[in-house]
Amino acid sequence: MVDKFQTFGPIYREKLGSYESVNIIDPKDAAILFKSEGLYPERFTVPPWIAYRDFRNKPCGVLLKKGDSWRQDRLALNREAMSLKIVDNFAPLLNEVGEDFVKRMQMKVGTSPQDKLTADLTHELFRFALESVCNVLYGTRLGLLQDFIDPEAQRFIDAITLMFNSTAPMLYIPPEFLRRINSKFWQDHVNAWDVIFMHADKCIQNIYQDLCLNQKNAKEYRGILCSLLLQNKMPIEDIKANITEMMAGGVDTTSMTLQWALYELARVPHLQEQLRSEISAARASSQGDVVKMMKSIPLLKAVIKETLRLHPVAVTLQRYTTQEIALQNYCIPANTLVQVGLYAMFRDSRFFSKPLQFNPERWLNTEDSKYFRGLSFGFGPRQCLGRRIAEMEMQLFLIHMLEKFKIEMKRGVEVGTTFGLILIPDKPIYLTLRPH
Ligand code: HEM
Ligand code: 2DC
Repeated sequence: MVDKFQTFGPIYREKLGSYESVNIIDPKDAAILFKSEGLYPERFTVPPWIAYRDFRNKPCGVLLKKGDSWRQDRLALNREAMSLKIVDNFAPLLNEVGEDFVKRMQMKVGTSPQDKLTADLTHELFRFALESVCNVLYGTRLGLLQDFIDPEAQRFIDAITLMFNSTAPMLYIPPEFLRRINSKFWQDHVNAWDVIFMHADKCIQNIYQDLCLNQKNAKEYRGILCSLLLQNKMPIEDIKANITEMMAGGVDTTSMTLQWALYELARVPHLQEQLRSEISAARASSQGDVVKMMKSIPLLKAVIKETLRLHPVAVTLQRYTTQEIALQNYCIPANTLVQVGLYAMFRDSRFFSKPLQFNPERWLNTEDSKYFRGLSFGFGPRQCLGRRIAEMEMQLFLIHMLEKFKIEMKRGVEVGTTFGLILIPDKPIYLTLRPH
């Protein structure tokens, strides 16, 4: 897309397989698109994901629903996962997982002869991310940061990776066709979703039984699933579908972003020092109250925003227009698929000064325009449902890591980006953690 915007300018039309879209890059055009989206925005529905649900007769959650059915689910889920009142409950749950991750890293450093640890943290971060999202969903720990790892949980993590990897090659070939010729991609894809649904179902069943047995109407917060069950407003099948999506959506997204964040931080030691002083001041003034603490760490929040600028999870945002709109003086008819080229926009010098520089300050100063530029979680009523969970999880993770370690990396190693449905590093990232 970067090349095509170079060649064709800020708007072009393309046909890939049987899908046609109009692609845009300018934040002003993104603004026009999103301001016209209405109450039921629809994005590109990833065909193999729908095909699997049709094939196995599985229910859809918000990720793949449309119209009023989407809106009803989404409003109920927003109250449990996005509302300011509720999300404070996540803080202690995510904080303990962040602390445990750091303890695990300290233990690993302790057993190494050089008092430092150099490793590719991918798999540790996957387990951290699943442990985090499950603590918020179920209010219980899986124990993925201990030495013995439940093989079922590990299978679930591997299945998500396989699900993403087998989706990418099927994006523009009708899954119907791949199913008929029984292609390896389709087989892998079905197996992956089977494991995801089966394991999520098990987790949900456990909580459900617990809830029926211990009717102690405790006042304490017990996670998103319990809240949904106790409210008794959403049909159980819809609850299951949505919890499954959140469990699967909460692993590779935050873990890869955190890996990129550590990579970027390793390259700027002085920024780490700045962050440590911000964090220690915030800790001192909040006296152990993490919710309060997270209100006084603007630089750390900017680090996460900046990480997602250079390393977005989603290569594009997409919407179907519901009415005619004008973009770059072209008339775009209703019912057109429009894609906002996030990766290309985020690296374009017209919209971000010195775009390849990792500079969190750009989000804090008053010179740089922020107009429709903070789009990493999408926009509007259809934006990422896991946004608040992801943000808090990543903030607490980085707080604990920076407090305990210096993050280092071999000089001169440049890691590029590759497409595995979500955007991921094109080679392993070896980080060094040094206690200080
Ligand atoms: C949707 C990004 C983490 C669950 C999305 C979208 C983006 C995104 C760009 C599409 C939004 C749009 O079309 O406007 C991210 C990033 C993450 C992250 C950057 C972390 C760094 C999570 C987590 C969960 C999650 C932790 C689960 C708890 C979902 C779901 C949707 C979604 C269910 C579909 C929402 C709907 O259609 O109503 N995400 N995500 N995501 N995300 Fe995330
Ligand atoms: C992939 O051309 C490239 O957050 C396609 O947590 C367009 C497209 C459509 C929807 C995007 C997808 C891309 C990337 C992955 C996203 C997805 C919407 C939600 C999903 C961005 C850009 C993701 C990773 C969700 C996944 C939840 C799922 C595992 C249950």
